[in-house]
Amino acid sequence: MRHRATGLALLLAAALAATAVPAATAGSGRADGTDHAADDPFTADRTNWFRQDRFGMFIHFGAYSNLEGEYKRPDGSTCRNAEWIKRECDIPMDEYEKQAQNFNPADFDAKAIVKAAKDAGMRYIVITSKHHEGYAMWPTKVNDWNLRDHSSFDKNRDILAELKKASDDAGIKLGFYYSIWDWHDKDFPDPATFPKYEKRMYAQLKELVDTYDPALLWFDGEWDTDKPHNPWTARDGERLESYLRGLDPDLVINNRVGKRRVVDGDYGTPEQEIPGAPVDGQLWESCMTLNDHWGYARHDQNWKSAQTLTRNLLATTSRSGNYLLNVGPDARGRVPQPSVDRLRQMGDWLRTAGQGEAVFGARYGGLVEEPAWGHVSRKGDKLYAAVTQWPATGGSLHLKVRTDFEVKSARVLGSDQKVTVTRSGDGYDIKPSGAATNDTATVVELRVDPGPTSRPGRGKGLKQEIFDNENLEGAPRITRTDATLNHSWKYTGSPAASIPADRFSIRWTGSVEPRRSETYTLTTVSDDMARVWIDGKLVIDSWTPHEPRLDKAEVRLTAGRRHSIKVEYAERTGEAHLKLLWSSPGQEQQVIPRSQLYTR
Ligand code: H79
Repeated sequence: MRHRATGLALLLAAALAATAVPAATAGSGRADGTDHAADDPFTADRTNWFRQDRFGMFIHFGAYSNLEGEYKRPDGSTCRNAEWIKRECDIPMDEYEKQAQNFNPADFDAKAIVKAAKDAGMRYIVITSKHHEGYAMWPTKVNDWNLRDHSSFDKNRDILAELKKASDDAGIKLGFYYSIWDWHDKDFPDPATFPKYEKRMYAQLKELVDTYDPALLWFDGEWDTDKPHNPWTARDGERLESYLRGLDPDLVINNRVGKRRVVDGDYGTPEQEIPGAPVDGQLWESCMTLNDHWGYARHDQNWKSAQTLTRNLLATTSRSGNYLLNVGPDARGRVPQPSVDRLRQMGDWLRTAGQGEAVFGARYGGLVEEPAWGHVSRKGDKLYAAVTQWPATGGSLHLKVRTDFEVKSARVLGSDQKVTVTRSGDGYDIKPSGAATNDTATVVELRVDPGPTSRPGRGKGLKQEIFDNENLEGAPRITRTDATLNHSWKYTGSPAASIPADRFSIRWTGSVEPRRSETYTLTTVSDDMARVWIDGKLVIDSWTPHEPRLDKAEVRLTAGRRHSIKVEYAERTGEAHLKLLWSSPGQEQQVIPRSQLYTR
């Protein structure tokens, strides 16, 4: 049995003592060669599951769920919202706390939820461990504003532990949403007391990582806002991300851990929208509601159709993104039946005739332009054209190519109709002989020969000269070989112990050897300044000091040929970042790998 007052105080003290919070760094901070870029998320083993799995379930569940989207004001009128109901309906804190005392999600059935995810074809789950209301959905020792200590729920139950067990049993990955913005903690809004809140936040996150071993952390509430004021800064993000990676280096973390920029976390988080193309410089995952609310809202029956949702998943995959689709359990913890039905229908489509091949392990089509009639994804030597507008009898589908490649054969999944492919104009005409197989998307599988890709090179990186001034002046302090241009020194780090965190510059020289003869897009992510020359020609010139930004250039590169490359970089003050990525129709975006970079 737990003794509320003294017991909690002791546990809290213990939890805080056990949590080593890195000291906030003053001024330019330490400069000990810290590089926060441990790997390239586009290719790392760490992120492999995330890049293959593509489809996940978001669960919004909290003390707001108990109100089911409706608040009766003292004057008798009704205010509607969902997870933002406390703030949007101006519910006084004591009243909000009072209603939470009645929260009893006795019907929360982790196995049923995991089954609904599995039936949908989903491969991971992300549940709100704490939303903006600050209410923890696990028995945290940090405070008593949580599902065990402030509810009418069974004190012996722990829904996150239940979900973890059920997910593990089903081979589904589990991640946690955690809101930085906190409406309940009194220390949150005031920058003077904010560090006290931050300590508790670190302690809660350590509890989550240590207790439930999540695969992923999904932050939110990192933006500048009021009511309550949000003091969160990019520096806070740097510290938090590095703390978490210290707890578990395998964690996949979204970009809202910082300030939602291309340099924050592992992946971008478009919300309620699907970008029209792969996102530059970052993995990404689009999160979306099944109706118009994240948390349960009894009044909201505006459900998207399974057809729309499945097409959204196809669109997302065809641009190398993930789709995180939300359910909001009700006050009793039950997932609404209309949600379960739609998820089941999506799964039915994915399980039919191998159509799931167009999604799982698949990515940006690349070799072809995205057509108006559907979405094209690629998996190895297969292109999957998911056709949403099937041609009339005798008609054909045109694919505009972005590079030279051969189509070896074509078939319609789930149909034995003949498909004729002919070269035509700027690409190929695909002419099916029969009807669409279903109303959602009919998949034409094209076996392709993408053309020659030479074997990996034997490069060891570029020559790197580091200067302890911002103008590449004088003799370099350090000359060495740098394996990849994948650096994230942020505020506190620097390229080496002898180099300060501010006011340094770097020149890389050598050559780059592509494995395919194609037009490549070179991308730099830089802060403060960067420029790139290929074969002596300046192709990226981003030499005015800036915040983290992305620049691109198109260059024609020839397989097996070493093209000379020079990159210059300068850091004045503040954050420091420099990444160099490439992509081509046949090569997905990635940091240029070491094997393709040579010192000469
Ligand atoms: O957790 C979900 C949302 O609660 C959260 N992020 C997802 C994953 C979210 N935070 N902000 N937003 C979504 C967008 C903000 C919308 C706003 Fe409003 C418009 C804030 C105030 C006006 C929508 C309408 C939310 C409250 C009223």
